[in-house]
Amino acid sequence: MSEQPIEVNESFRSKLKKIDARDAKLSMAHLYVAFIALFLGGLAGLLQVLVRSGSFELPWGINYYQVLTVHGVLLGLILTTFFIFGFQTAAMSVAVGTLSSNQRRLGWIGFWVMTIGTAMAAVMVLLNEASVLYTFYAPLQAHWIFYAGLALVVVGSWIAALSEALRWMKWRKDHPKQTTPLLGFMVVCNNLMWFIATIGVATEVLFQLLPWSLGFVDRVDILLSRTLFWSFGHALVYFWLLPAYMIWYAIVPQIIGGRIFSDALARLSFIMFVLFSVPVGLHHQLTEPGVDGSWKFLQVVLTMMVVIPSLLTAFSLFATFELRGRELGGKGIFAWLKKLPWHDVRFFAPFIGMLVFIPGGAGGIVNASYQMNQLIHNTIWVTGHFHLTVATAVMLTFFGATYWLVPHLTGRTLTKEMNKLGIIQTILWALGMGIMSISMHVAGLMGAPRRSSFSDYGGAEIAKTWLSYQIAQAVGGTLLFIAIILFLYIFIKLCWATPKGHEEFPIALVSDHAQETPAILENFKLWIVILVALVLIAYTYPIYDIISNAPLGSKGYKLW
Ligand code: HAS
Ligand code: CU
Repeated sequence: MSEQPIEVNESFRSKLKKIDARDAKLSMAHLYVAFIALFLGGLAGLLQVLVRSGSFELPWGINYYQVLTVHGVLLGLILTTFFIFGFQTAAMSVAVGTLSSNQRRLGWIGFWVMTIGTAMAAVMVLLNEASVLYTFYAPLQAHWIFYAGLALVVVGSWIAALSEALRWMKWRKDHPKQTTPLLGFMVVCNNLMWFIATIGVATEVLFQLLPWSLGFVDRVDILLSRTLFWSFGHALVYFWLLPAYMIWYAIVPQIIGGRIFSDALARLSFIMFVLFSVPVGLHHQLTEPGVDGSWKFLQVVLTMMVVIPSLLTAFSLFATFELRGRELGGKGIFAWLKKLPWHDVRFFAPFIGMLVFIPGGAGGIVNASYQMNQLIHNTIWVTGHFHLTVATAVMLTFFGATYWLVPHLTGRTLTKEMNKLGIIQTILWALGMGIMSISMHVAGLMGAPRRSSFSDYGGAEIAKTWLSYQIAQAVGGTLLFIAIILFLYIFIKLCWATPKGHEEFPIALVSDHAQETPAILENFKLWIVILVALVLIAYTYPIYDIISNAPLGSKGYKLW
């Protein structure tokens, strides 16, 4: 048992300093861009639910799919990526150590490359030259500057990840044979997974979409482009999720005054994400012809493997909460829950996120079940699924983290008033998203399609059954927009107005009862070999098959 004496934990704690001001600036720069994207993307979302309710028409010739592209790109790609690198920069700096000036310079280069890429893509969408949604499926064809912009966002993220990797390598050199601090280890895992996953989408953009949109080639292989996209697209959702898991595992226990249940279990779950996040993309293409069913089946099995680390996470977190609740004198099967700090938004927001992830994850398992996918694919059920997962579980966690991270970075305090507003914001978000996502799930089961601007389908009988759910979506969406405004108000206050002070960057200690962490978990060479092998097994033959039996390919379409 207890191989981790309390002194080690305490000396670790005393080493945790306030973040270096220069690293804080880099982190904040990311958060500014992230939350501008939140505002604009949220506004687009509000417009969409209003259009879909059938009671509103977009003015000035603005096109529904243009708005939907703004929404998906800004929230799904820009808000997430910028928040994640902002958070990870701060986490590395505090948990592993201040960045060297070269590492920080790389961080800034990454930031600017991503920002310039974002601006390029945004201009093209605003000019209505790229209304191709966030998945940019061919044969819909956008202006080449849109694809080049997104490629720069990816390249910028590689540079930012490199800066973090270099910081970690330096730590390893300075601390031979020691285990990397948990948060640092998690950042390295997330970046490694991200790097491997983005190779697929970079290949698609560089070798297919760019030459085609520039007019160098006439036609593009649709199935190949979608397969490359989804080899990235599923790992993308875990790239969003893992920073939330970092907060759940390593930070929330400290906020509640508890301990991390098991360091080894947390690391094991991250390694499982590294291994199984990439070779599963075909579960987004189960209804597509041209890929043999047995390969789809293999990837469905691997998808079920990647559910396991989430189940491990649920178990560990529940254990942390229960241990803390009982330590505070809580009794009964669930009565100890009352002892948790419900009035503290730094706990409340991520906890609601966790609760919502239970139905969100269960919906994911439905989606991944080969046969059931036939029922829900391309319906608005899927939209409901990802508004529970990324837009609630992940986003509420990011909001909850912003409430301590920003004052930590700006040298201010989270006042009682801001804490209270944060709790109201969380409740509004959960309520809005609950109403919207439940109606999306139900309407989806009744056949309502996703990615569609129509509400009544020319008076078709079946469409009438969806209408009331579309109105409910508008109600939910409106609540969400109010919650965004409230969040931005709190963010601005924490940046510039609340009293100066010191807000903790909370990093939890590991339970004294936890077993020692096995060294193998840190053996990234081994994990990379297994990861590459799994990707090759899952994708080599399907891609060979797609290429060798390729039809003529498609020319580009601009349907908007
Ligand atoms: Fe998904 C489609 C399958 C998780 C996001 N997903 C999407 C799309 C997005 C998305 C954006 O197989 C749409 C893409 C598009 O535009 O077409 N998804 C899964 C599976 C999981 C899953 C198996 N998805 C996520 C996460 C996302 C996300 C996470 C974002 C962050 N998804 C699919 C499939 C499709 C899909 C198909 C394609 C559908 C189609 O046909 O188009 C799993 O990872 C889920 C595992 C999670 C769990 C939950 C564990 C619960 C936890 C909370 C614990 C709570 C505590 C509190 C401790 C098993 C960890 C307890 C306290 C108490 C008091 C109770
Ligand atoms: Cu997926």
